[in-house]
Amino acid sequence: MSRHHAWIGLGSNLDEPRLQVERALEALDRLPLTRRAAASRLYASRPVGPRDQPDFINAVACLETRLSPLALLDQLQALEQRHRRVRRHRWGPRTLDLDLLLFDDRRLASPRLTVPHPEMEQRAFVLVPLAELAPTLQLPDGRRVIELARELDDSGLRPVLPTA
Ligand code: A4P
Ligand code: MG
Repeated sequence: MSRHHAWIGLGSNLDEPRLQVERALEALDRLPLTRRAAASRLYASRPVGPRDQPDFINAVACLETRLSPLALLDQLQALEQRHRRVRRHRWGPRTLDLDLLLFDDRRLASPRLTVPHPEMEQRAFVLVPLAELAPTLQLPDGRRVIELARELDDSGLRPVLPTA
């Protein structure tokens, strides 16, 4: 089995969001056949979509994994469940959301999984931490994450210090 690089977007805006994201970052390092190679800082961000919900904490992590994309998605969804994720409505508040952003330089389109994550290009809360973590990273079509991040309005985004 070969080793892959997978990029994960983390988000939370319920039940102590910082703690949710910090715990999830630790848990990502314990997934089977997987280690967490790097993580961005945590960012506070204004909600995209419905505005009548709390601000989010967002971060991005890079994993080295021998799992397949779907096996990794299974693990991410199980981790969301362990954080007792509240799933009310699309783009609404949640205790933990884990998105598989990129998997090597692959493109995938199946009912359960689309990679690159279809919304990532428009989201400063994804691209800014991603560009911080990997300034030379490119999408499968060759566009550079850092260039895409520069085009977005990042005024709703600010780095936060991790809790002690
Ligand atoms: N799925 C397909 N592709 C993927 C992928 N690449 N990664 C499928 C993860 N899942 C993927 O996802 C629904 C289904 O998408 C899954 O069953 C999986 O098979 P979900 O996470 O259960 O649904 P959701 O999160 O309620 O909806 P959606 O559209 O995924 O929401 P998003 O895009 O995750 O956005 N504002 C700020 N500031 N920060 C945030 O983090 N997050 C959202 C949620 C909205 N606004 C936000 C933030
Ligand atoms: Mg999601």
